[in-house]
Amino acid sequence: MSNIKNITTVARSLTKRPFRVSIEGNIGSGKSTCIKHFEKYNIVETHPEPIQEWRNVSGHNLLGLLYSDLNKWSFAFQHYVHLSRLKIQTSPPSSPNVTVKMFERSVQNSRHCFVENAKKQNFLHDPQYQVLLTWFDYTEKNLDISLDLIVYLRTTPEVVWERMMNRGRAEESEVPLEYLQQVHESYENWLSFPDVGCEVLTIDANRDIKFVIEDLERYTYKILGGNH
Ligand code: DGT
Repeated sequence: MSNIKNITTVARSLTKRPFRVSIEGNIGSGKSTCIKHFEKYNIVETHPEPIQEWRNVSGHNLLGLLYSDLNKWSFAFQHYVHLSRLKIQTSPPSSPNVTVKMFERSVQNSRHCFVENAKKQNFLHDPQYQVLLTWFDYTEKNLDISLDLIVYLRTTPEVVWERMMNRGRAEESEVPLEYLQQVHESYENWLSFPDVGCEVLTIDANRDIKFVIEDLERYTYKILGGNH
C-alpha cells in the first residue's frame, strides 16, 4: 500500500468520516445513473453534480456562460466548481447511519482533469492557472479531502458525444467532439498517475447501461468499502 493510501486510511479511522467514493467519467458517461443506483442503500449518502446551482449563481447561468466562451469563463467556473465540490466532499454526513458518501466528480477531478485541460487548451492564462493551483494546494494541505475509491466510467469520446447530443441539454448543444476528446485525454492522464491517492475501479461504460449496472452490482462490496 502506498504512503498516501496509508495516510488516507489513518485519517479516516481517526476522524471516523464515511468511506468516500467519487464517480468519475466524461460528460455523458452515465455517472448520474450510477449514483441513482446506490440511492437504495440507507448507509449511502449520494450527491449528484449540483448543475442547478451552477445554472443560477445569483441569477447567472455559469454553465451556459462557460460554453458560450470557454476563454472568458473557465476561471470563474473552475472557482465555483472547486467551492461546490469542496462543500459536498467535506460536509458531515446527514445521519449517523451514513457510512459511505458517494459523489459525482471530486475536488481532485477539478484540479487534475478540467483545470489541466483548460490550461492546456489556453482557456486559462498562467496567472489564473496558478491561482487555482494555489487554492487546491491550500485545500489539500488544510482539509481532509482524501478519497477512498474512484469509480471510473471509462468511455470513448465518440460514444459520449453522441449521447450528449441525444440528451439535448441546452448549454451543451454546441460542444464539439474535440472537447470531449480533450476531457477524455485529461481523464486518462490523471487516472494513470502512478499514485492517484486511492484505488481506481475502471468500468467499461461504452456498453449499454444494463451491463454497467451488472458490474456495479458485482463490485458493490468494493464500491461501498466493505460496508455492505
Ligand atoms: P452523466 O450522468 O455521466 O451523463 O453526467 P451528467 O450529465 O450528470 O454530468 P456531466 O458530466 O455532463 O457534467 C455536467 C456539465 O458540467 C457538463 O457540461 C460538464 C460540466 N462540468 C462539470 N465539471 C466541470 C469542470 O470542472 N469544468 C468544466 N469546464 N466543466 C465541468
